[in-house]
Amino acid sequence: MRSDILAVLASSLSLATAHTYIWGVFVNGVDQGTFRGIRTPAYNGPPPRGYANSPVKDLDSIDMRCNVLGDKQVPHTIQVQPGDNLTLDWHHDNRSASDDIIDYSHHGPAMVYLSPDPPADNSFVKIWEKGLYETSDKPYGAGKWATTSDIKANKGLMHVRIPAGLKAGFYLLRAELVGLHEADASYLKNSRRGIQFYPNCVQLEVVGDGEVALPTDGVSFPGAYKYEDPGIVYDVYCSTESKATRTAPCTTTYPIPGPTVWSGAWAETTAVSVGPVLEGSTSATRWSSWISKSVVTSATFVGTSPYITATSTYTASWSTEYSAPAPTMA
Ligand SMILES: [Cu+2]
Repeated sequence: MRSDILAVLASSLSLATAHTYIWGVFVNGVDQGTFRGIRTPAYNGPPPRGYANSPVKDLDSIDMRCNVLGDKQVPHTIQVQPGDNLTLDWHHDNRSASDDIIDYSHHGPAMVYLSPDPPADNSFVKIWEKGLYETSDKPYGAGKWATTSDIKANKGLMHVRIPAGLKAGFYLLRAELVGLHEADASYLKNSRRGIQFYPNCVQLEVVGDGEVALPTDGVSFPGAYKYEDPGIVYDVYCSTESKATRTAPCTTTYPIPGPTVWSGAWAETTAVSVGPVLEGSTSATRWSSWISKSVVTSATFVGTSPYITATSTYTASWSTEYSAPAPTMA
């Protein structure tokens, strides 16, 4: 086979492999329903292959904001109050205890941002982050990371708290996992490698009489991360012993990309125990539109598949006005 066809096939195969994304949100330990309120990324056609999360690697792509189809509202918004504990339930293939959550190789930090919905310039404020929290004592060891050690070990659960006194209104919670396993090269120089972002957004309505507004000097997506920022090109398999032979930055501390965590966010996030996954909610409204080619991925499926029959190009169009979605369930 010609090498260009092989390359396309290879990228299609990696696209078809699902990556972790948010399947549910618990509010104070209570499940809000599978996929409800979540702008689930969709790449690979209608269900069962509709939902997928391929990495966003182009830092200037609109998909950095809320992933592919992140501009599309979903027909439910999760109501929360300031101080509520949110637990995001990340899964790879299914929402069950046996799911592997994330591939063991995808070491990296995890972050959560909050923005009014719809987002504006510099409206995303970081409210939580975790990166490398234990270095490896072995040569070329990756150490312990938020993605592969913490969240994976905790069955996909990522805890974050709604800031105290936060003003009522509609918000987008932007959570992301970051894979550094190919971040030793810059995507700018080698588009087959580079840091991998897995952003996923949740629609929130904050209720109550809080008076704290989010600061307006946050960051924008795209725009928050630059190729030259610390932590974007980084050798995750480094150790003090291997430093001499590696070219990418190799340090025993990892500089998490983006701004510092907002002072109005909770300094500590305690793990809340979560209740059962809501029964009867696993067939939430799914996307009827689909794409196999987005603004970020240039891969086009050329093989045969029962799920992918054509190529479609999708361009995000973000509204500047929030229209409250009609709830689908009482
Ligand atoms: Cu991957």
